Amino acid sequence: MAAVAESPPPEPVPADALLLRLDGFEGPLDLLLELARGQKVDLARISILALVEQYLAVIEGARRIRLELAADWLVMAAWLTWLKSRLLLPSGSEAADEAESAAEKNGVEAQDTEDKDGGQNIGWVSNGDSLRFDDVNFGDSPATSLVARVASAVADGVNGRIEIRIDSATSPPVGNLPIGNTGGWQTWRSQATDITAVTGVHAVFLTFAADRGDDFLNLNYIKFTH
Ligand SMILES: [Ca+2]
Repeated sequence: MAAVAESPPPEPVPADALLLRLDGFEGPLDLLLELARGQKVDLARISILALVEQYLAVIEGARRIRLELAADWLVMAAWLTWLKSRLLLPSGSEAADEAESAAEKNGVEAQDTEDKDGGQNIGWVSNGDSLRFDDVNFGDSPATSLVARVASAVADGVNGRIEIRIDSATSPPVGNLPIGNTGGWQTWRSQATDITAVTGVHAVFLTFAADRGDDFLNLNYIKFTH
Protein backbone atom coordinates (compact mmCIF):
# COMPACT_ATOMS: atom_id res chain seq x y z
CA MET A 1 0.00 0.00 0.00
CA ALA A 2 1.45 3.36 -1.01
CA ALA A 3 2.25 5.62 1.85
CA VAL A 4 0.12 8.70 1.90
CA ALA A 5 2.35 11.74 1.47
CA GLU A 6 2.12 13.82 4.57
CA SER A 7 3.03 17.43 4.81
CA PRO A 8 5.75 17.92 7.40
CA PRO A 9 4.39 18.72 10.83
CA PRO A 10 4.46 22.41 11.67
CA GLU A 11 7.48 23.60 13.61
CA PRO A 12 6.69 23.20 17.25
CA VAL A 13 6.25 26.61 18.79
CA PRO A 14 7.93 26.76 22.18
CA ALA A 15 5.71 28.08 24.91
CA ASP A 16 7.99 31.12 25.35
CA ALA A 17 7.96 32.11 21.67
CA LEU A 18 5.11 34.56 21.83
CA LEU A 19 4.78 36.19 18.47
CA LEU A 20 4.05 39.82 17.82
CA ARG A 21 2.59 41.16 14.62
CA LEU A 22 3.21 44.88 14.56
CA ASP A 23 3.60 47.30 11.71
CA GLY A 24 7.36 47.33 11.28
CA PHE A 25 8.09 44.08 13.12
CA GLU A 26 6.96 40.49 13.19
CA GLY A 27 8.45 37.98 15.60
CA PRO A 28 8.90 37.20 19.27
CA LEU A 29 9.18 40.04 21.77
CA ASP A 30 12.61 38.97 23.00
CA LEU A 31 13.91 39.28 19.42
CA LEU A 32 12.36 42.74 19.14
CA LEU A 33 14.19 43.72 22.33
CA GLU A 34 17.47 42.35 21.01
CA LEU A 35 17.05 44.34 17.81
CA ALA A 36 16.03 47.43 19.77
CA ARG A 37 19.13 47.18 21.97
CA GLY A 38 21.27 46.92 18.85
CA GLN A 39 19.25 49.74 17.21
CA LYS A 40 18.51 47.43 14.29
CA VAL A 41 14.78 48.08 14.31
CA ASP A 42 13.01 51.40 13.96
CA LEU A 43 11.20 51.68 17.29
CA ALA A 44 9.52 54.87 16.12
CA ARG A 45 7.48 52.73 13.70
CA ILE A 46 6.32 50.24 16.34
CA SER A 47 2.83 50.88 17.62
CA ILE A 48 2.92 50.64 21.40
CA LEU A 49 -0.88 50.37 21.43
CA ALA A 50 -0.74 47.28 19.18
CA LEU A 51 2.06 45.89 21.34
CA VAL A 52 0.06 46.40 24.52
CA GLU A 53 -3.06 44.82 23.01
CA GLN A 54 -1.15 41.73 21.91
CA TYR A 55 0.69 41.65 25.20
CA LEU A 56 -2.56 41.69 27.15
CA ALA A 57 -3.99 38.88 25.01
CA VAL A 58 -0.87 36.81 25.63
CA ILE A 59 -0.89 37.55 29.34
CA GLU A 60 -4.51 36.43 29.50
CA GLY A 61 -3.52 33.11 27.94
CA ALA A 62 -0.17 32.73 29.68
CA ARG A 63 -1.65 33.41 33.08
CA ARG A 64 -3.37 30.08 32.93
CA ILE A 65 -0.20 28.31 31.82
CA ARG A 66 2.66 29.79 33.77
CA LEU A 67 2.67 32.93 35.87
CA GLU A 68 6.44 33.22 35.58
CA LEU A 69 6.15 33.60 31.82
CA ALA A 70 3.63 36.40 32.21
CA ALA A 71 6.03 38.17 34.59
CA ASP A 72 8.85 37.93 32.02
CA TRP A 73 6.56 39.45 29.46
CA LEU A 74 5.58 42.27 31.74
CA VAL A 75 9.22 43.17 32.30
CA MET A 76 10.06 43.01 28.59
CA ALA A 77 7.04 45.01 27.48
CA ALA A 78 7.67 47.64 30.15
CA TRP A 79 11.28 47.96 29.06
CA LEU A 80 10.29 48.35 25.41
CA THR A 81 7.68 50.96 26.29
CA TRP A 82 10.31 52.85 28.27
CA LEU A 83 12.69 52.70 25.28
CA LYS A 84 10.02 54.09 23.00
CA SER A 85 9.04 56.82 25.44
CA ARG A 86 12.68 57.95 25.43
CA LEU A 87 12.53 58.16 21.65
CA LEU A 88 9.37 60.26 21.74
CA LEU A 89 10.41 62.59 24.54
CA PRO A 90 11.81 65.90 23.41
CA SER A 91 15.51 65.90 24.05
CA GLY A 92 17.66 68.77 25.29
CA SER A 93 17.50 70.35 21.87
CA GLU A 94 14.00 71.64 22.61
CA ALA A 95 15.53 74.20 24.94
CA ALA A 96 16.01 77.62 23.44
CA ASP A 97 19.47 78.91 22.66
CA GLU A 98 19.52 82.57 23.60
CA ALA A 99 21.08 84.61 20.82
CA GLU A 100 22.90 86.87 23.29
CA SER A 101 24.52 83.77 24.90
CA ALA A 102 26.20 82.63 21.70
CA ALA A 103 29.83 81.56 22.23
CA GLU A 104 30.92 83.92 19.49
CA LYS A 105 29.15 86.98 18.11
CA ASN A 106 30.42 88.79 15.05
CA GLY A 107 29.08 92.20 14.01
CA VAL A 108 26.12 92.24 16.41
CA GLU A 109 25.29 93.76 19.80
CA ALA A 110 23.09 92.60 22.69
CA GLN A 111 20.33 94.81 24.08
CA ASP A 112 17.42 94.47 26.52
CA THR A 113 14.48 93.01 24.67
CA GLU A 114 10.82 94.03 24.77
CA ASP A 115 9.75 90.47 23.85
CA LYS A 116 7.25 88.92 26.26
CA ASP A 117 9.66 86.84 28.35
CA GLY A 118 12.23 89.60 28.75
CA GLY A 119 15.97 89.11 28.77
CA GLN A 120 18.07 90.27 25.86
CA ASN A 121 18.15 90.02 22.12
CA ILE A 122 20.94 90.64 19.69
CA GLY A 123 20.48 93.42 17.17
CA TRP A 124 22.16 95.37 14.40
CA VAL A 125 22.41 92.18 12.34
CA SER A 126 23.51 92.74 8.75
CA ASN A 127 25.10 90.90 5.83
CA GLY A 128 28.26 89.01 6.86
CA ASP A 129 27.54 88.89 10.62
CA SER A 130 27.45 85.55 12.44
CA LEU A 131 26.81 83.71 15.70
CA ARG A 132 28.36 80.49 16.97
CA PHE A 133 26.67 78.21 19.51
CA ASP A 134 28.76 75.40 20.99
CA ASP A 135 27.61 71.94 22.05
CA VAL A 136 24.03 72.19 20.84
CA ASN A 137 22.35 68.87 21.68
CA PHE A 138 19.98 67.77 18.92
CA GLY A 139 19.22 64.48 20.66
CA ASP A 140 18.86 60.99 19.16
CA SER A 141 15.80 61.64 17.03
CA PRO A 142 16.46 63.97 14.11
CA ALA A 143 15.80 67.69 14.53
CA THR A 144 14.00 68.78 11.37
CA SER A 145 13.21 72.45 11.87
CA LEU A 146 14.53 75.65 13.36
CA VAL A 147 12.29 78.18 15.06
CA ALA A 148 13.76 81.66 15.43
CA ARG A 149 12.29 84.47 17.51
CA VAL A 150 12.76 87.49 15.30
CA ALA A 151 11.84 91.17 14.96
CA SER A 152 12.62 93.42 12.04
CA ALA A 153 11.82 96.80 10.54
CA VAL A 154 13.99 96.14 7.53
CA ALA A 155 13.56 98.20 4.36
CA ASP A 156 12.24 96.63 1.18
CA GLY A 157 14.80 95.01 -1.10
CA VAL A 158 17.29 93.91 1.57
CA ASN A 159 16.21 90.24 1.45
CA GLY A 160 17.96 89.25 4.66
CA ARG A 161 18.18 85.60 5.69
CA ILE A 162 19.57 83.40 8.43
CA GLU A 163 21.71 80.52 7.14
CA ILE A 164 21.98 77.57 9.53
CA ARG A 165 25.25 75.63 9.39
CA ILE A 166 26.53 72.70 11.41
CA ASP A 167 30.11 72.32 12.72
CA SER A 168 31.63 74.99 10.47
CA ALA A 169 30.84 78.54 9.35
CA THR A 170 31.58 77.47 5.78
CA SER A 171 29.72 74.14 5.60
CA PRO A 172 26.72 74.03 3.24
CA PRO A 173 23.67 75.36 5.12
CA VAL A 174 21.22 72.78 6.49
CA GLY A 175 18.52 75.43 6.17
CA ASN A 176 17.73 79.07 5.37
CA LEU A 177 15.24 81.36 7.04
CA PRO A 178 14.27 84.49 5.08
CA ILE A 179 13.60 87.52 7.27
CA GLY A 180 10.96 90.08 6.34
CA ASN A 181 9.65 93.16 8.10
CA THR A 182 7.68 92.14 11.24
CA GLY A 183 6.38 95.67 11.80
CA GLY A 184 9.08 96.98 14.14
CA TRP A 185 12.47 96.27 15.69
CA GLN A 186 10.68 95.09 18.86
CA THR A 187 7.67 93.48 17.19
CA TRP A 188 8.44 89.82 17.80
CA ARG A 189 7.42 86.79 15.81
CA SER A 190 8.39 83.11 15.81
CA GLN A 191 9.42 82.00 12.35
CA ALA A 192 10.29 78.44 11.36
CA THR A 193 12.11 76.74 8.55
CA ASP A 194 12.77 73.10 7.72
CA ILE A 195 16.33 71.91 8.08
CA THR A 196 18.14 68.80 6.88
CA ALA A 197 17.83 66.29 9.73
CA VAL A 198 20.50 66.66 12.43
CA THR A 199 21.20 64.42 15.43
CA GLY A 200 23.84 64.41 18.15
CA VAL A 201 25.87 67.30 19.59
CA HIS A 202 27.24 69.96 17.27
CA ALA A 203 28.42 73.54 17.03
CA VAL A 204 25.80 75.63 15.24
CA PHE A 205 26.73 78.63 13.11
CA LEU A 206 24.15 81.18 12.11
CA THR A 207 25.49 83.27 9.28
CA PHE A 208 23.50 86.30 8.19
CA ALA A 209 23.28 87.20 4.54
CA ALA A 210 21.44 89.91 2.61
CA ASP A 211 21.43 91.64 -0.77
CA ARG A 212 22.37 94.98 0.85
CA GLY A 213 24.31 96.11 3.90
CA ASP A 214 21.34 97.43 5.96
CA ASP A 215 20.62 96.00 9.40
CA PHE A 216 17.79 93.54 8.89
CA LEU A 217 17.27 91.50 12.08
CA ASN A 218 16.89 91.43 15.83
CA LEU A 219 17.14 87.87 17.17
CA ASN A 220 16.02 86.82 20.64
CA TYR A 221 16.53 83.04 20.59
CA ILE A 222 16.52 79.95 18.39
CA LYS A 223 15.07 76.51 19.02
CA PHE A 224 15.50 73.27 17.10
CA THR A 225 12.41 71.06 16.98
CA HIS A 226 11.67 67.49 15.97
CA1 LIG B 1 17.32 86.28 24.34
